Amino acid sequence: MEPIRGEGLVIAITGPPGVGKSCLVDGLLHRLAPEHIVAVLAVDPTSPLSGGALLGDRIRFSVLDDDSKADSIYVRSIATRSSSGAVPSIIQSLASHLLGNGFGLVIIETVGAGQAEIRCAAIADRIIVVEGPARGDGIQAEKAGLLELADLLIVNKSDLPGADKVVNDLTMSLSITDDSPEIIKVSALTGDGLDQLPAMIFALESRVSSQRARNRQRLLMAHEHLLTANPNFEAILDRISQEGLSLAQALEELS
Ligand SMILES: Nc1nc2c(ncn2[C@@H]2O[C@H](COP(=O)(O)OP(=O)(O)O)[C@@H](O)[C@H]2O)c(=O)[nH]1
Ligand SMILES: [Mg+2]
Repeated sequence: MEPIRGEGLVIAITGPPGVGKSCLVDGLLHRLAPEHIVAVLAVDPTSPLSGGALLGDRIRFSVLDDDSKADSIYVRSIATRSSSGAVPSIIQSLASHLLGNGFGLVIIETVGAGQAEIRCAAIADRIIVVEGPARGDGIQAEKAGLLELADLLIVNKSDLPGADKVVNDLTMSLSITDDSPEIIKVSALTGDGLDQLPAMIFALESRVSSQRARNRQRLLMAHEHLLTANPNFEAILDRISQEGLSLAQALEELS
């Protein structure tokens, strides 16, 4: 299921909720359009209980109010449900389709929490992890296991006290090897540090260890797809429940 891809780059912007990913994407779009044709796929974890967006604050990208830029930007929000194993492959197909149709850059914005969201990020060629001064203490991205996926770390909200501490904490957590990602400090609110971002993104190298972490996610995703795409999947599931078919036997029949 490797779809045709055009020239172009897919990047994921991920990180804990509320760190300012959407505001950062907005700031980026202001600096990319109209020279670049950009698509944003915003993966929106929705609560099955409320039926609405979990984070509530679905952002209106201010860049879309600028007629000179809006025409070269496509934004689509994709809701994930708790059991949405299919979402990453839907996003992958969508991203390939966009790249094949003239988009030079596809940005996947995803909250770095939950397996489906991390797999959405793993689709990208490069992953940018966003952190910020947190209300609680500690590095949220580290807790979510996101650091190993990062090709670039952005500490947002540099206008707030505490941003420097986050930079220091991140520097400490990353093993000091040649392979650790660069850390930059920006403010999506004031625009501080944002002008350098477009060039950085297009020149961003993949790290050896982030590539491996991405490939691990992709392999797991492909394996799961192999099982669930089997036409006998549901029937075998029934046999596990009703006839006591063992998991090992089920796996054998599915593969
Ligand atoms: N002080 C400050 N607030 C920011 C900055 N960037 C975003 N915010 C605020 O942080 C909140 C969450 O931003 P949002 O982009 O929706 O975060 P997301 O959940 O990561 O997409 C909003 O209230 C923003 O106004 C920043 O650089 N500085
Ligand atoms: Mg957001």
